[in-house]
Amino acid sequence: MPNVPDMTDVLADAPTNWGKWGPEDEVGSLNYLTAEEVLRGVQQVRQGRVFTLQRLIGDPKGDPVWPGRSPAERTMILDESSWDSPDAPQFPGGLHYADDKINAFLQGSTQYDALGHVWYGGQIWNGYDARTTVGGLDRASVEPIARRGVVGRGILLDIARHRGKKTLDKGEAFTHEDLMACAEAQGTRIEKHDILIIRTNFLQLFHDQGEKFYEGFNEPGLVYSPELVSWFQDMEIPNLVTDTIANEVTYDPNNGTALPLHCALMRNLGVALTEICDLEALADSCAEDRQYTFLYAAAPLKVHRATGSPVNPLAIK
Ligand code: UVW
Repeated sequence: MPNVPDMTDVLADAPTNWGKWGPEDEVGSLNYLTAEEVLRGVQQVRQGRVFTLQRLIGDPKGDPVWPGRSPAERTMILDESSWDSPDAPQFPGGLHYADDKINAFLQGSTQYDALGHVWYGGQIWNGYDARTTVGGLDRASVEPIARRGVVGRGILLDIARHRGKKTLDKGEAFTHEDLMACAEAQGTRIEKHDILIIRTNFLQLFHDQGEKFYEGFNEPGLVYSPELVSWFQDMEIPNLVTDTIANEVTYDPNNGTALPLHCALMRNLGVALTEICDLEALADSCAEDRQYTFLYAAAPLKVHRATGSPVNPLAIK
């Protein structure tokens, strides 16, 4: 692409955690979430209130997806009308039941990305060859993340409220310094190993604008800088969770590359990415009771060799 530098050059001096957890590692910075971190998360539980952060799959108002992906399709296979036919299956005692199936992009709803989901320069997380993705991820698929689960102290960073906006705008950027300022304004502080949960409410525009939402598609979010990457590295952030489709400004306003933080944070540092969350009820509650930290617990589905999988994360206050 004219005038857009290669990711290999943009991230030539960027830090990596490759090898830090051994040559076979497939969960990266989730290794920071030790038993002590689980207990630090549990200490945030004061009210017994539970928030589920997944967006509805098959929402009658539509499912927002990355351009080129299509929303999940649910098909009814069996229902009461199936027994109108003389060929209907018969079960002793007159049992009837309903069955359905979905045809869905594994990245097409609230989801964990596998660490091998995105790469550049022929290598994925931990230096594995990108050819290990052919036909399914032999390395760094979502399976190891699903097997270990993700539990720790979560902190909501409500950037939209902090900026006094209903939703952030197309391409609106913020930095790690904005995250710290937001935390301070909320009366809290981002601590080492916190799971960052960032609210933009951008996907409200998907419902408000219809097809226009995809015109000049460029989501708001964190913007790449070497300082931001160093901050994630120093803070040993295990997991970045947002309510946008791809967790960062889609096209870097400084160099034009697409999704450089997927590369710098996920591929290089092993930070897990969780996307397309619904943070509205949690954010309203935090604004009301001023408790912005909570126990965060999530486990994506165990799908063999998958690039990601759906999840319904919990925030427990
Ligand atoms: C891409 O990687 C293109 O998108 P996401 O991480 O949102 O699935």
